[in-house]
Amino acid sequence: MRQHTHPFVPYRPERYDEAEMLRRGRDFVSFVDRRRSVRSFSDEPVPRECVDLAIAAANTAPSGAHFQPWKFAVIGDAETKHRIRVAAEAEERVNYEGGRIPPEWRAALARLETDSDKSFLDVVPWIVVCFAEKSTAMPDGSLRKNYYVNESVGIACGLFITALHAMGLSTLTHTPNPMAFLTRICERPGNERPYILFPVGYASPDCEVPDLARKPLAEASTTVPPPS
Ligand code: IYR
Repeated sequence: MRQHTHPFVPYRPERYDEAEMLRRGRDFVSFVDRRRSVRSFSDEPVPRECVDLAIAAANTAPSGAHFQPWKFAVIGDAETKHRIRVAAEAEERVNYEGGRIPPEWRAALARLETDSDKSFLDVVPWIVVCFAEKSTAMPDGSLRKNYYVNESVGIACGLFITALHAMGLSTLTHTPNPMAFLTRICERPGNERPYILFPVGYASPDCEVPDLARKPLAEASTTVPPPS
């Protein structure tokens, strides 16, 4: 056994026979394939513990140097949610009506039928804003530089989204750019950058989503030939 300079512990992940591996893999794909981004939410309350569980799932993400450079800010009061809606819609009006989104981008968004109306931000029981920490304030007051921040926080957000789906909840990866207003409203320090805003709740009973297909595996993957 290799000698360590730091503490290590045994790790023995579950193993399955081949049929069970495939069954579990197919079940998982079927489960994540049923997830859709939602823009039409119910105002039905959701227990805070569900939000905390999704954040706990996000917090298991791998990260550069295990520095875990994320912070999930949870908003549940109507006044703060409304302030976020007003600020987000102000930015989105510049994006959509002010031409900040160039025509090519607008064309790409057409089939999603998105616009500057972000009223769902008032409707949802929770808004969670994920902040990325380019550095982290240490207990001694120093600032520690973080590594692979985008990769780490992106993976954490993927787990967050998937955990919500596992609980029957819906969300949207919303980026009402520029998002600096979220730093102010959430009262976060300057070392944290707003990364993604997640409205969290139940999909509304009459929710509709764009009829989109996922690209086939043959387009999502390729096999690299061995060297000839
Ligand atoms: N942030 C805008 C525009 C937008 C951009 C992309 I890329 C989308 O996939 C969806 C929307 C908005 O939220 O409306």
